[in-house]
Amino acid sequence: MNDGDGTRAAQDRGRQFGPLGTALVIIPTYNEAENIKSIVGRVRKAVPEAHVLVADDNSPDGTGKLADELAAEDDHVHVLHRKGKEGLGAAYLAGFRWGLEKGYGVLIEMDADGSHQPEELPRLLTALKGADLVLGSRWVPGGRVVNWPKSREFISRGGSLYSRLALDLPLRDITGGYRAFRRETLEGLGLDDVASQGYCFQVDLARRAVKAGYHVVEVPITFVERELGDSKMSRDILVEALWRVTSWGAQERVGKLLGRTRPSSSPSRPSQS
Ligand SMILES: Nc1nc2c(ncn2[C@@H]2O[C@H](COP(=O)(O)OP(=O)(O)O)[C@@H](O)[C@H]2O)c(=O)[nH]1
Ligand SMILES: [Mg+2]
Repeated sequence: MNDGDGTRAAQDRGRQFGPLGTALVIIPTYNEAENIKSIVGRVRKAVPEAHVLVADDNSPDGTGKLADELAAEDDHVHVLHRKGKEGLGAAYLAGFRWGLEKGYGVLIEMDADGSHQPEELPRLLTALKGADLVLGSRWVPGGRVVNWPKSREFISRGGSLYSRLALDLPLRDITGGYRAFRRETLEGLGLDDVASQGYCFQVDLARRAVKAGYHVVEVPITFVERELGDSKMSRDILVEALWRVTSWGAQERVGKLLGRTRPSSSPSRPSQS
């Protein structure tokens, strides 16, 4: 990418990463009644020491009530009830705040529909031992998608490629939502003005992490298209992502022309030993 990269790699080689602490798997839900029990059960089995937070936007299909039932019988399961549908990013931001306040050391993003397989969580956590942020990636060697229509694959690959080029990011899967953050990384990103809709949210977090100099690692995953329930992604969410990425890219180019090395909205990584 740019010269900053080599410097960062050199710094990372000498960097010590601290212990991880307890993980919180945040699962945002909107009408996932058919999936919630299965996904929570799979997470609990795959990483028994981790906790789960279901962030439900008052799903009309009763997902929140089912999550309450799970929480009542398992002290590792928690539910954050939100007033109404405000988008995936807003639910994650509320979940991150909840988890940071409670003192969790690792905060994980995972969809409720089974696309992100809980059985792959231990690999993400192992990678996080030597990173600030781990992205589950469909588009690195070893990563793949199962049962996805070619049209969705085309949009997803295209979205990542476009973001990679427009924002000058050394990443392959920039829109994915299976991720593990160290708490210090989230604290350093400045979450107050993150774009909160769908793919924008994921791209914005990845871009902030790279620009702030965090060590971001991609781990191959097998993404399995949902079998039950419906996708909430819409044309509006796609169009907004395209528009925002284009505008962020333009701002960065103007910033570079004016001699700024980092976009003013990006925080810098606090010094760590
Ligand atoms: N809380 C909350 N969760 C949402 C919202 N929109 C989507 N989700 C959840 O985010 C995850 C990914 O959404 P999904 O529709 O599967 O997106 P896709 O995989 O890109 O088709 C699922 O767990 C959804 O239930 C929302 O507005 N609020
Ligand atoms: Mg899905």
